[in-house]
Amino acid sequence: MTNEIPEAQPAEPLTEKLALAWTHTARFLTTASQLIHLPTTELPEIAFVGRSNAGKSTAINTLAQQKRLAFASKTPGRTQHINLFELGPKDAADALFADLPGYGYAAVNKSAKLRWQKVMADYLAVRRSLSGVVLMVDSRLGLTDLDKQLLEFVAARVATGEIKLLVLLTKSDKLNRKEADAALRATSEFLGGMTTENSDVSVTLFSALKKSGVGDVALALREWVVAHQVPDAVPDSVLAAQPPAPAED
Ligand SMILES: Nc1nc2c(ncn2[C@@H]2O[C@H](COP(=O)(O)OP(=O)(O)OP(=O)(O)O)[C@@H](O)[C@H]2O)c(=O)[nH]1
Ligand SMILES: [Mg+2]
Repeated sequence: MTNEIPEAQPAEPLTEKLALAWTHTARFLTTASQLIHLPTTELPEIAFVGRSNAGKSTAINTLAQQKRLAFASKTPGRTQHINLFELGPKDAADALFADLPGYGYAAVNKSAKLRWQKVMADYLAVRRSLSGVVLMVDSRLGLTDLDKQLLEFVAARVATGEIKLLVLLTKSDKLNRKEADAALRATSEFLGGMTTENSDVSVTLFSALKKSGVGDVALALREWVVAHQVPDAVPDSVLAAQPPAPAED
């Protein structure tokens, strides 16, 4: 007779419902106008990037099913800092969302524009914990030159799979079926050039207004986080953050 080793219970299958329950846990962590003020973290971070007014803050609110988590506004250029949101159980956060300042808004004065574009470029270049990029693109405009520049910037790390990429064609409620198909096709064609056997690159239509694509996106982001490699050693910063043992009476 052989000794039977009990099989590990398979993890609960990931469903849209679970993924949305996870995105719903998003809460404000901190805001920073400069990279050096961002906390260092071992948690996988997912950055929401895109042109000003593309719908980044609205997408974060919609995913989180919260009205005013990230500041959305009719005034382009509203988000001027990097805002971090924490997700997962309160005592065991497992990921961060970063809402980044939008780029390409013409009416912002030139020095401010350059400053914010630099914040974003630096963020993408140096943020070690960056594990995913959600690029929001107004579905009526498609990928603009600035979006393509941003993609070029992260292309090498997207090719290796180090950074995962999801393009959201936002405000899809403004398109009819034929226009939506054309927008999807054009974007997929461009992204095809960035896809390798190791990459995780996708594109989907998204409407915060109609709440379409929300479950799919939550699921994709949750999958990124679950797949994210757990570092071998417990980092010192985590050990240092352990609360002291309660004093005995
Ligand atoms: N019709 C429609 N409008 C949307 C949708 N998502 C966002 N908007 C509108 O687009 C405008 C800009 O949205 P924001 O979420 O503030 O855009 P942002 O990308 O965060 O902008 P910045 O912070 O300036 O970079 C707001 O007026 C939103 O109401 C959508 O799915 N459908
Ligand atoms: Mg914003």
